[in-house]
Amino acid sequence: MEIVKEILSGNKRALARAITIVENEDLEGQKNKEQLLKEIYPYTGKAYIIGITGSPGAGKSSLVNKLTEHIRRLGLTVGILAVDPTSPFTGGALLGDRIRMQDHFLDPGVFIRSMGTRGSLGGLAKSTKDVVKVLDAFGMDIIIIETVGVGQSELDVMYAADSTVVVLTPGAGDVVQTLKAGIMEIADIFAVNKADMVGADKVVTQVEAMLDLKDDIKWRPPVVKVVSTSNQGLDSLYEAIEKHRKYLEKTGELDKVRKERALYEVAESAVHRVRAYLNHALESNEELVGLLEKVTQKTLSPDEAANTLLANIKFSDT
Ligand SMILES: Nc1nc2c(ncn2[C@@H]2O[C@H](COP(=O)(O)OP(=O)(O)OP(=O)(O)O)[C@@H](O)[C@H]2O)c(=O)[nH]1
Ligand SMILES: [Mg+2]
Repeated sequence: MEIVKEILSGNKRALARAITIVENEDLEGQKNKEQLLKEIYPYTGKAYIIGITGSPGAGKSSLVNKLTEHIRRLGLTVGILAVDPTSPFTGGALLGDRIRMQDHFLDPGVFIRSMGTRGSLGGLAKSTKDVVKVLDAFGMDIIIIETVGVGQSELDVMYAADSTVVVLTPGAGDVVQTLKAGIMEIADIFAVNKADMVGADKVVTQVEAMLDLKDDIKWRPPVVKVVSTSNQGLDSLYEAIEKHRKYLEKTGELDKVRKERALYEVAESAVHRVRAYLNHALESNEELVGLLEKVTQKTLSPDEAANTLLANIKFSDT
């Protein structure tokens, strides 16, 4: 594909177009998208992927903005992907991020993309990973994914990251409660943002106390205080990320995690196809509509219907 050549030669406009192609969930666009992903795949795997997650308003975008500034000073390029599944319009997410990250829009070494409510077919995590691949093939040294870590789909998004930073703030309610919601497991680093406000030290103490309770941890997540509005602590945060990266590389954990991720992605892709097929078939396939009718009339169980369905699935129909 011509567009692949353009991406590999560092054409940012081609990069933007390619991202639009891989974000597309319409069935008509699938072939194009698959071809593109196939051709860029051999060029991926060089970027280091950082996930930034935390409650709404925790200061994630402000932190990404300052972290990007820091990484740029080190001479590295940055791709930013802001995923906001709660935003009804991509434009809404974009507007907020444009304000927070405006310092970087003119920088040729930075590319920013926002994704709103994509993934109505459960494909949010998949689109995110695909966009990450495009940014990776383009040659971005570091890719940052920002997302609100509330639901399963956002946690899934975080599986794409090599190092995940969980952003906490003082005065945002019970830290222990926040950390219970599956967030603790995905944190490689804790950033206590808004450290200019009272209560930051208390948050640090609470997180450290929770970490003390976990025995048998190979990597103890560092807890770093930052002020994203004034740059304070951003160098320590990046140091902590680098330290985690070195740990992953030295122990062979990075290879292991990336292998697991590949397996997960294959399975996820298969599931995604089945779901897309079903959504399509539910509207157009008479046989399936007939099966559903029987299930509704209780003459066929849902399991039986599913068996028939799987036995007759023809993806070429889609
Ligand atoms: N005092 C203080 N305010 C901060 C700090 N970091 C961010 N803020 C403010 O917190 C508000 C939310 O910041 P964002 O960066 O948009 O937060 P976010 O987590 O990206 O928000 P969503 O994407 O909407 O979930 C803004 O008004 C920021 O100016 C900080 O370190 N200290
Ligand atoms: Mg944000």
